[in-house]
Amino acid sequence: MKLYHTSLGVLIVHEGEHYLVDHKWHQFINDDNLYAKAKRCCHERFKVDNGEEILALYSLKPIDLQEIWATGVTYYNSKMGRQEESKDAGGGDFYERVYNAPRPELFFKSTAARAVGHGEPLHIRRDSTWNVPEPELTLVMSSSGKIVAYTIGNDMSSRSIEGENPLYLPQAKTYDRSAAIGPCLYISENGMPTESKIRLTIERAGAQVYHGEIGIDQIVRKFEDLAEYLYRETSFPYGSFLMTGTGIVPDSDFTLAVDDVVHIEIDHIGTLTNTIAKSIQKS
Ligand code: DO4
Ligand code: MG
Repeated sequence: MKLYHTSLGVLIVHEGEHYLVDHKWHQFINDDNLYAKAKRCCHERFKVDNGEEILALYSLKPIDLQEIWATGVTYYNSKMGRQEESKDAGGGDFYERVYNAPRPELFFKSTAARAVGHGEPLHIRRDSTWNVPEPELTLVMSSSGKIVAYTIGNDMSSRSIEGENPLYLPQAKTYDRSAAIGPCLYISENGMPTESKIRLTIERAGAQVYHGEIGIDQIVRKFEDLAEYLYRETSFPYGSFLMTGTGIVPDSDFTLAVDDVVHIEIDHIGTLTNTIAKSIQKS
């Protein structure tokens, strides 16, 4: 079942039918029994026959008041890529250690307001020379810390800034339009199927310049452990979104360019597409 945030309400897509519920997004999704509630809304009374039109005209990013956090070095490829990019700065050892440690890396990524949705431009920083998208399965949690849904996240990263010094991580990761979330939330009775794959495709001037794929079963952490660490000493009254780390790292000679189109596809959820733009000079 998929949930879409629209300016007309919550649109539920289930077994080919569309249901529209007049409810505030953050109130609707902040529910430990989200699947059961959404299922109850799949009722004749809420059925609409113009669901595709509503999605085309009234779609919003599937986040409003929640914070976006991220975890990292959760896939072997991320550990290797980061050790390589930071070797001159002597930071490589820390990535090895966090990959093997019980405590995961967790960092604040974005407010909802700074993030973009499907189809909106993402930025690369003007002071960064090496930039990549990070395609990440993203957990949606209620205020109690329960994982209630899954979506797609793009944790845009400056590899030149993080590689210069790992202490620059917040600047490499957090700036206007550095996060994309969407296009919808996937909810199911049994969580995310473990055989699901994440695919990243980057197009430049109409041609594919990168393609990579990873299974979510390659992650070295349990989703519930990540959620538990995040909520240990921090409260989230509206719930939260947690990007679970990238397992797809383009070769070191690849950097994003303005006008590149980034597609991130995750089985069962859909595809999140964004075009890359350079951040705008502030006056
Ligand atoms: O350690 C820095 C960030 C890691 C990250 O964002 C990732 O592995 O996806
Ligand atoms: Mg990441």
